[in-house]
Amino acid sequence: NGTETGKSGIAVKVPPVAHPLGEEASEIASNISYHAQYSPRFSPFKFEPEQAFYATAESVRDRLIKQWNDTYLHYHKVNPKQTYYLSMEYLQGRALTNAIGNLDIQDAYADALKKLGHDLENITEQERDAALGNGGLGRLASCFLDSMATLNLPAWGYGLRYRYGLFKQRITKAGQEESAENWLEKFSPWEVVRHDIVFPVRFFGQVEVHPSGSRKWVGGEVMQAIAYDVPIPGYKTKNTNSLRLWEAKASADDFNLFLFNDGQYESAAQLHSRAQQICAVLYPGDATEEGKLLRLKQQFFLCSASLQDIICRFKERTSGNRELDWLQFPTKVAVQLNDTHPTLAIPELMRLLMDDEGLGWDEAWDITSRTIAYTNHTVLPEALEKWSQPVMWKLLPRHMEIIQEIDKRFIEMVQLTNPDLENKLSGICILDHNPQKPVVRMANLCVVSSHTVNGVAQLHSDILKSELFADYVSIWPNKFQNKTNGITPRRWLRFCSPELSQTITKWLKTDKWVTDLDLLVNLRQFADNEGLHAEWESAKMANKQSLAQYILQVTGESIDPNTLFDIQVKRIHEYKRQLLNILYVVYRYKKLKEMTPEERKQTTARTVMIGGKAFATYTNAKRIVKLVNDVGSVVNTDPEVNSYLKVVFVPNYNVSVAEMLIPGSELSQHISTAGMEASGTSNMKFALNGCLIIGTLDGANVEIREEVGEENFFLFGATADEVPCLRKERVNGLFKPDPRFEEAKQFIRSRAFGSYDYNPLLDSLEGNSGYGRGDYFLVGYDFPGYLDAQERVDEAYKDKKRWTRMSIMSTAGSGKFSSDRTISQYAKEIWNIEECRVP
Ligand code: T68
Repeated sequence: NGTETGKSGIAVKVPPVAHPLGEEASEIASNISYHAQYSPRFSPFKFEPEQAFYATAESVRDRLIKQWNDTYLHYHKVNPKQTYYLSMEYLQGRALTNAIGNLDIQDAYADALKKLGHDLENITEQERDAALGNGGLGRLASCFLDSMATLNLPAWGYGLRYRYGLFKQRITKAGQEESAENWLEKFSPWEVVRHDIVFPVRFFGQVEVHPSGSRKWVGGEVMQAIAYDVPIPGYKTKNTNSLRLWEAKASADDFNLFLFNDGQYESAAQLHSRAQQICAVLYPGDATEEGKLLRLKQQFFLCSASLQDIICRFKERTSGNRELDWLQFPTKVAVQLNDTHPTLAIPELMRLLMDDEGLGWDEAWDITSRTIAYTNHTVLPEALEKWSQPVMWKLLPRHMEIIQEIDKRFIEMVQLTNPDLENKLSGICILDHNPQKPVVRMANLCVVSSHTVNGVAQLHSDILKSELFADYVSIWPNKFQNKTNGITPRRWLRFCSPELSQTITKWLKTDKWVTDLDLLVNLRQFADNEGLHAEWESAKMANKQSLAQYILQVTGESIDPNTLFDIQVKRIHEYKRQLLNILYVVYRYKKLKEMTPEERKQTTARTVMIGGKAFATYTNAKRIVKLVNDVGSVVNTDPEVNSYLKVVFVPNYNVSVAEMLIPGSELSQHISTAGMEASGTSNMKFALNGCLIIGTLDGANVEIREEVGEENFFLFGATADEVPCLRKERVNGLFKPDPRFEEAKQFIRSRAFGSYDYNPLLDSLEGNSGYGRGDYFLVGYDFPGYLDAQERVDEAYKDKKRWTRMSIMSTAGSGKFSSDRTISQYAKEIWNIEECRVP
């Protein structure tokens, strides 16, 4: 099989000459062998799964590069309007399965690897996740890139090439432990460094005023931004877009040879080490002033490098030998801000147009505000970015002048056109001059400067209009839109669950659903068909078995695939209410203990899986992680109960873990306090995979329930408009907790799950006021409704036919949640861009 075993016992690969495989597979096999030998990254004569992964990835990359270059040239020639998605985060996960799948060459690659003594599935697991994001917002950006390429849209992503991605989570006796995620430890086979794409980015310095009145930002510290491009292939199309990630470096001139030769090594390379800090980590801790400054530097670095690049491309593509017409800029460029993190793109574009290109304020403002659009992802007050004015003056003096001017003109405009808003001005203007803590309100800067502002689910967009941005609506009634989030059906069904995909394709008699997800509604006609039921159940069972294998491997816990697989995976946050979930588990455990063995046999056996990372300094979130693990330790080793209930904490939740969990799920929990989860996107992934949702009327749950049908959704809980009133009732001591809620808390306080002191965590559910106290998230209020919904789950699961029908209906109703739909709407309703298909 092309392998010779040398005297040392090391397997030596020889390039295969002729293959009994199909022509394509044999070509692929020799290409893989070629890379193993002639793109050496490891010692020779080793071809273990790791080496095989890198060689395979490089061989896939060869194919991508051809169509990637063609795409670039085609866009250059046609010069369509192009979108640039600016995001501080991308959660790309693994790329190999996705690339092979999008190129539609799975079978040939699987054959080729088999010939080389390897198994494709095993090889793909060698890849490290690219985890350059925290959670939903970063994964959304990655799903969007996939859809933009699949829809042949001229659209690129811009981001930062963090050296260390989101931390790795390990669970110990003490709870969560974090360590650096060194995803580039070996190297990434997907990135291509563009040595010719380098832009200077300045920090600090001062503003110089010329006699003509023009202003220029000079001095300070100048770093170089260098481009690393990652190919983004579309599904079964030639179009391959780019994700351009910037890395910071100092220029060679910044190395002080004189100091170095004088033995002052650190001083000699000072700027080099400062440059390395910029892209060192995703989300540097912002508890300290240094941390805050570094985060701000990162944001500006992304914005400045990306806009210089965009302007450069605009000039290259548009000018030819004609004179540049800057007013054409918004007809060629759309910039989308993924939350407020890249807000500095606004003053930076103004600065580049005025100070570098010589445009006047009005022209620059017109161009900027017609180019930029902003997506809001949260209404949580603590997540709305506010930067200290003094820090900003120091780091970005010219930008602060520009922000001041934008604010001044905005205030004048309101006074002129909306005098009735005079008393609201202090809340809607950009600069908050509070003498204790003067800040720049980034969301306000975005709303004032963008042509369009959107929320990410209907309920969230309504809340933006009626609450957070209500006063702006009277100034600009047409500025606000909704773009309900979506997920890519390729990664989140087609590739992560091949069995279920095959079943769907067979029954729909087409695989067109992969790019036209609305076709899934046609499954409804078979919702009671026994043939489909059998295949559906067997696909789900296969996925549950793989999941059980995985859980055994990472936790040592063996779980029974015949139990109900109940999953909650997402960042750990009080508003997402993992605490509600685990309190219910505790209650269920207590009730099971009180039952007779006969009574226990009548219950629905469940395996509850909870996973997610807690921000390193978020104490209550870390306590919740510890509690889930402690409850698991007791329940899973209790022989009376553990065949009816198990609790597993899934460590290090990330994109590739999600690809394993979601296909094997039957029930998933999306139980945030109503009005607090902007959208949620894992709810869509679960529903698409035939998993039923237990959830509140929050974020996109509302729309999912509409689509799958209310009889296929386990609803409970207060609604968003009841929440403020319920909080007030608590503050006024009017709330009477349910005895079952008290019982669950008391059971934990009694140290039934170990000696760790959970009183501070449980105290947050008591008292009567304050954020993080007085049960701000209404766990107590929603507890009885949640119990009731859980009973409905148990009942439904006992009727297998009914459950399978609900599962099919769930998938059938998920068509709306394709990110292809979301991105088409952005393209038409915000960006005004069109398909530009590579011939
Ligand atoms: C999420 N936001 C929303 N933020 O919480 C979620 N924040 O409801 C929504 O579905 C998703 O965005 C996509 O729209 C986030 O994930 C962050 O990760 C974040 C990161 C840094 C600073 C603030």
